[in-house]
Amino acid sequence: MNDSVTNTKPSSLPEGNSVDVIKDSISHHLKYSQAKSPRTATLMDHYNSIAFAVRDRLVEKWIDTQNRYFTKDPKRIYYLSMEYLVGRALSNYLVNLDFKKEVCRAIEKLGLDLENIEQSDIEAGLGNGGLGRLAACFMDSMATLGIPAAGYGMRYEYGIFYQKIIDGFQVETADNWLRKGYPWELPRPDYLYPIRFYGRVQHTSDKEGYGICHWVDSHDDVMAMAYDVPIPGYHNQTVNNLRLWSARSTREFDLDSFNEGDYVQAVSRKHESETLSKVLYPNDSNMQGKELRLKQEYFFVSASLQDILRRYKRNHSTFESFPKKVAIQLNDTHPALAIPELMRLLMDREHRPWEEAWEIAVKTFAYTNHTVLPEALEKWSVDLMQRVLPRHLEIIYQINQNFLNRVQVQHPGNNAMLEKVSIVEEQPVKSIRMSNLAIIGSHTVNGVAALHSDILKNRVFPEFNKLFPNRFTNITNGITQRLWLKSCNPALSDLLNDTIGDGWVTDLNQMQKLKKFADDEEFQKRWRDVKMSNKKRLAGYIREDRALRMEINPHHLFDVQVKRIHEYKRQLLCLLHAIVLYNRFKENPNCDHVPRTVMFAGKAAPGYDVAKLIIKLITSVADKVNHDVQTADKLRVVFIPNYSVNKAEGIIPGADLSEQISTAGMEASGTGNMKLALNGALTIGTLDGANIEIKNEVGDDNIFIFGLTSGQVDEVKTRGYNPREYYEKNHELRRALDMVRDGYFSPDHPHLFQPIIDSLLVKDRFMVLADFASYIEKQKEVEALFLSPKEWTRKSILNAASMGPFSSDRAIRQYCQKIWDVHPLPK
Ligand code: 26W
Repeated sequence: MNDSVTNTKPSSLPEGNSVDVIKDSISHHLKYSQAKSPRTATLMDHYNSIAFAVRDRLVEKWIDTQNRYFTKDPKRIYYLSMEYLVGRALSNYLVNLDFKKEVCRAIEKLGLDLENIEQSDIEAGLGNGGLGRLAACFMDSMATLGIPAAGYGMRYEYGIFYQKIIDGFQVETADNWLRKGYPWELPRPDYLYPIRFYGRVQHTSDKEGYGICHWVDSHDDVMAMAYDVPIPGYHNQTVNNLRLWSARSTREFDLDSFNEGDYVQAVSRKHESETLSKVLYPNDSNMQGKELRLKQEYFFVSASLQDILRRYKRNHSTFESFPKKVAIQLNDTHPALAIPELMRLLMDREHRPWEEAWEIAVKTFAYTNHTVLPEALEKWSVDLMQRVLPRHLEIIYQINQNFLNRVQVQHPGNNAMLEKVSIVEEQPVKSIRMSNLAIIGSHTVNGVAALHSDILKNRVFPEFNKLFPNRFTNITNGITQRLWLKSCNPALSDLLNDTIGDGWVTDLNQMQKLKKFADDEEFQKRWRDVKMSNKKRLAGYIREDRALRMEINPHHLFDVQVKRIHEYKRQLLCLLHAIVLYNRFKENPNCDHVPRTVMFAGKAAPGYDVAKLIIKLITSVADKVNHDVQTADKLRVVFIPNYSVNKAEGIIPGADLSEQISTAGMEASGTGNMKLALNGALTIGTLDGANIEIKNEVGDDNIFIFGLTSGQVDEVKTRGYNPREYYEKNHELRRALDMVRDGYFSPDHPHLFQPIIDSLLVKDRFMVLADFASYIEKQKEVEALFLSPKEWTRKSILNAASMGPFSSDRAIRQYCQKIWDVHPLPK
């Protein structure tokens, strides 16, 4: 391009970050991007204009960052995740940009209501839960640390479903988040890759006799088109890229195929192929072998790898230095097909020999495991894989063969080991085990909390740990304090800035400095005032929520369990405690129990019947308890519908007590536990996931730990777990369960909750009743402490002060050092 053109800034496009310039920029976009006048503009028009004005201010740094990566050519990390739960866009961008105040002033000066604008903010719910939110926190930390990184993901047209509560039941409705357009993304029709499916493999050889493979007769091919979302670091010059893939029909690019006579059918088939990126699968703990999901996974992986190879080849003519320039992190096994896909691209397209391709693959990939629940581990039937991805199945078989040959040499005659480590499972259905593929094809495998990584090594994959003693490692999860403190809790942020300065925003260890104020009466009072203001804010949301319209008392103990609904997370344990409290209050109206509001929020997978029934039980108990005049001022139960990143930002700062009560050994890490503690909630929890590390940081005296350890859970299981025993022995437990069983909370359907009773009383894998007594006892300690505000506040301060190690900045630094060998490239 001609220099004089690039240097001439059209006077109509104002640049700079002063209030007036931003204001002009917003007006400019209202006119030229929205074609609206202030008179005709809707709220969404204003939102879009603000978005464009903010985006303009990112563009320069964005281009600059990408140019720097191109010219300096550092090693880059590519984060491959099928899910990103980034949360609300505008609010998110404003935290990290150092001109938030100016934007807010400009909005005011235009006579717009900031609150209304904030309410129009769009939340991209492109994930289910922990794994997707972790990916978003990691993107924030990588940009903030100046790491040459890019995320790859899927641009689902429908993100995680919108949860309505109708008659107490979860009802799913579609989350059409793109309906009004998403001004933060840039379509990149020039980054377009063909993705093939089905067909068969033809083997031939070239002139020199080298074998060549052709994937022929593929059909239902689609194109992957890129959409880019900028990811700015906090107050720095880095803007990384999140590239999301969307399916486009090949027909659009192949005009000939429209000449086949039936034009209408041709167009409608075009439509069909675009269903590939339509919807996010709403499961996060149950693998279903759906063909469309397999195709999504391959679509995602193939587009990302073609893109990564294209970029690498701009700077390099051989593949020798590929692993020195490229690290790829697999966020669970969902993108594990990247391993055979890289092999295929290197061999079939780039004509590299198997050995070279394999060495490159293993040096490039690393795999993070996020769950040990057997039903969540991905397996694909060989039949399906053979049909959809014939060439990949062939490559996987070859990987497996080579690997098993080596194992046989190392451990001759050990058939039990062979059976465990084989990528191919023979029974009951011949299948491909994606975790085995990911472990064999990666140089490093990590768990997400110390206990989880131990369980991976010793219980889930002991044979692999023996074969690859240095492959397994731990990197405990983390959260970004920019969102989970600075942005969601402005009152606490201000108090911190006043007391210890604002260094904690980029160095969470500085929270330590709070420790010396833990007993300071003046500071304690301010801390309590902050918590009270957040509880009032939360009470306000619950009052205003159209589905709730409920008045809650901010002086209650706010007892909070927010996360996906799953039996292993044991929402039932928390609910049984609420029923026990209810009975105690009823029996003894004058007892001096601490008044509480127990709050739940979370989505259940649409096909997970027991989880959905748990929601109905929570809402039924809420209905009964909240309408009982005898107890209404002492106990409230609330189910907050449609839990999302945005809801979490409203709830977490207002929590007093954080419920982290999964069966020990089952929650890989948890990250809500960190968010709540960072906002001054005390934890009641089991020795599971990152709770253990949280306990080690805050000290035994500042956390409420109860229940069996994961070792004890295993012992009880081997001995034989008999839930009836606990039921017979414990009077309060029996009473609570009998009420549920006999229809006390569902008088119109007395047997409605029988499946829940059965799940608890007949061989419950999650051993809810085994931990009941110890949980109820711990809750008594919670109450006693809550009656001493000074003691409670002290512990609350010490909790927040000890969260330094749980920043995602720490996690990302460890990934860089231990796994990626990638270094910051700041400007
Ligand atoms: C294939 C179906 C499916 C989809 C998603 C199975 C499993 C998943 C995810 C791995 C589930 C998930 O989100 N796991 C959570 O990951 C968090 C981040 O590491 C952890 O903090 C949670 O403990 C873990 O449950």
